[in-house]
Amino acid sequence: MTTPKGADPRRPLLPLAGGGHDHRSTGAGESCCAPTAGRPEVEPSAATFPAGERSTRGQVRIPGATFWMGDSHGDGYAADGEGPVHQVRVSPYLIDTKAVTNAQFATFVKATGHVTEAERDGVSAVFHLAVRAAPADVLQRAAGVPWWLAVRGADWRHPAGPLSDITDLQNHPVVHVSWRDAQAYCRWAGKRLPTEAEWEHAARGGLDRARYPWGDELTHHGRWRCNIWQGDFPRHNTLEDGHLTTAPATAFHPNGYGLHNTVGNVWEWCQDAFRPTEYADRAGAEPVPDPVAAEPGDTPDGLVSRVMRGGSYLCHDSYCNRYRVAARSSNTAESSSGNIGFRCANDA
Ligand SMILES: [Ca+2]
Ligand SMILES: [Ca+2]
Ligand SMILES: [Cu+2]
Repeated sequence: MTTPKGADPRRPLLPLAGGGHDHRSTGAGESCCAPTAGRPEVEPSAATFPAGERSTRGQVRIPGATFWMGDSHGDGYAADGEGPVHQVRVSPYLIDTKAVTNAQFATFVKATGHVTEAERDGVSAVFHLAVRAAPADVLQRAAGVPWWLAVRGADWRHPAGPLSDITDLQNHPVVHVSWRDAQAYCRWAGKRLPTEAEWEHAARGGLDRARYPWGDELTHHGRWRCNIWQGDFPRHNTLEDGHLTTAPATAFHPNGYGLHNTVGNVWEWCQDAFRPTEYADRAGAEPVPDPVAAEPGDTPDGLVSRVMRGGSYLCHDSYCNRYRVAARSSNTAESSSGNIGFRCANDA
């Protein structure tokens, strides 16, 4: 039996649950999105390294604009709070054209010695068809979402479990990173996470109220434009888009602002706290300037659910159509799984 470094085999595992909020109660289909780790309260990794100098490497400048934020097609799940569609004003900002890759994350870890929450916990969630682990390291199925397995030794270096590695995945998005791990990376990189409004505006690529970053049609002459699920979820993936799990961060054509894979591939952490009522509360006659939802006295304490955007390689219309540009989801700040990553932003 392999016991990965950092894993305490005696430590009782708290259950994984299906997502930061319960979609099932809405009858909106089971959440394929991402399981929530029932991690014990741990000391947030105090940043022991100095903040990096501001960097705009790999980022594109997005001009300030007013745009319609939210679902204007009636596609969303009510419980997610994708509506009402409302006008938002964003100041100019910068955003990465792609998700942070394994190669980039490795550079960060080498420079700082950062240990991710999944590594400290010794376990993270892997999609059942992807698992590369000895049977003894497959610990449990997530409650309500049995296609998620808690795998001992799954972490960013071993995205499918201890018998996997990232040798051939250098340009794939890093996964098994929590919101707090993403914060640590941003601090080192001289960047920050995008706000939810910045993320959506950038993902829209200059299109007004479209369903996807490229328009309203999911496929183009039968060709897939993003990495989601084809076939029967969660058992049989026909791989029409070429990828069961992650695709390279620059796979598929970029949107009008040069951003790759905003929808599909991996969920992307945003700065904001998640509130289903956020849009309803702030929508009004005037465009909302630079909104960001945060709890009062907010600290990275793991109790606040954080926004994730864009959906992942597991999204499929039959279960979870959150590969739309307006779709929202969330997870707790300490959660990690094989389909959650992030990209960085910056003030202009
Ligand atoms: Ca796929
Ligand atoms: Ca994405
Ligand atoms: Cu999904």
